[in-house]
Amino acid sequence: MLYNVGCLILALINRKMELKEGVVIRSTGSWYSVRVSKNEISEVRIKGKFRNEGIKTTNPIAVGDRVVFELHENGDGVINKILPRKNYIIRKSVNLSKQSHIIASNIDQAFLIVTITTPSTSTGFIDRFLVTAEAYHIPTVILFNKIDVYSEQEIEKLNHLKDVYEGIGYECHSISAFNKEDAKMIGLLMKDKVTLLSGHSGVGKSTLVNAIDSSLDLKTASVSTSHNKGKHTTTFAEMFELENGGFIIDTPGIKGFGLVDFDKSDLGHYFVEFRGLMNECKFSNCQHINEPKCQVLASLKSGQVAKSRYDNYVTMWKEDEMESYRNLNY
Ligand SMILES: Nc1nc2c(ncn2[C@@H]2O[C@H](COP(=O)(O)OP(=O)(O)O)[C@@H](O)[C@H]2O)c(=O)[nH]1
Ligand SMILES: [Mg+2]
Ligand SMILES: [Zn+2]
Repeated sequence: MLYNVGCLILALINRKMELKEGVVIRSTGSWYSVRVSKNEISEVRIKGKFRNEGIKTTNPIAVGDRVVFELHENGDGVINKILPRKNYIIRKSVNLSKQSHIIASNIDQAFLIVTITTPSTSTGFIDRFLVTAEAYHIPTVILFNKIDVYSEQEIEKLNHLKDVYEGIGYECHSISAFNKEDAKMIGLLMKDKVTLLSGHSGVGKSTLVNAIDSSLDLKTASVSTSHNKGKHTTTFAEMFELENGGFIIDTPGIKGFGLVDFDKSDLGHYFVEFRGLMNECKFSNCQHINEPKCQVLASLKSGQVAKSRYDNYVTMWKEDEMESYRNLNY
């Protein structure tokens, strides 16, 4: 009898509340869209205060987070747990300098879209992104987009950049988002992985995503010709599911990434081609600025290290943390 009553109560509780697990694919700050499965997406909230261990963030939960939530019978969903993050990418909050904002988490790889014109992407921007990705252990592929519009001179510039980045080990592809074969090839690289898509506004992120998967229909913006910087259409990171099992995190309106709490003496480690060289510097704490018998400087002189890479290293090394964030803006 008692046993039966117990079962009945348990059954009632079970009917009122279910525990579910899923991935946050969108967030507006107060509501989170959590993907439980391809056909099940719940709009849920957070209850009370949520703390992140070790980091002060303006957003407790980010796109890419795996969460456990209670789904109540009336349809209300409440997140009560974040599962441990494999990694995350962060930027400083513009106003609250002590706080940071998690852009996305649990990222398998990043694709950085670079264009030579409309808009032009500087090596400073590229290297800052690569340094950030190295620091957060996110492998990066560089996609040089819009090859259908470049002049001979611009193609030359592109090939030079491609040589530099391929030379230090980054996978690079020259593509046009308007070319079906290119889109198909990039789609295959995204299969079964979570890919963070980054690059200046207007480089063709949304166009590429739409070309990869025609069931998606992201808004694209025409590049404003007045200053060639493009217009922002949206401002939140968002995750899209591809037919092939991959997920893309688009980062519209996110102007840059930053290293939070990094020690400037570590910067050289995030320039991949410096890693093998710095063991040969005379001083173990060499910063490769003007020290004698510095192997990085020797390799710069011999042309083995690209001047643009070294110059960007020095620029970043000379900035303090906050400035380094500000300079990510464009
Ligand atoms: N010629 C050319 N234009 C492109 C290419 N990819 C994107 N665009 C154009 O660039 C503009 C900005 O693209 P969009 O996808 O909105 O850029 P996003 O801001 O990075 O998402 C749009 O007018 C696109 O049609 C490309 O490969 N070639
Ligand atoms: Mg876009
Ligand atoms: Zn050195």
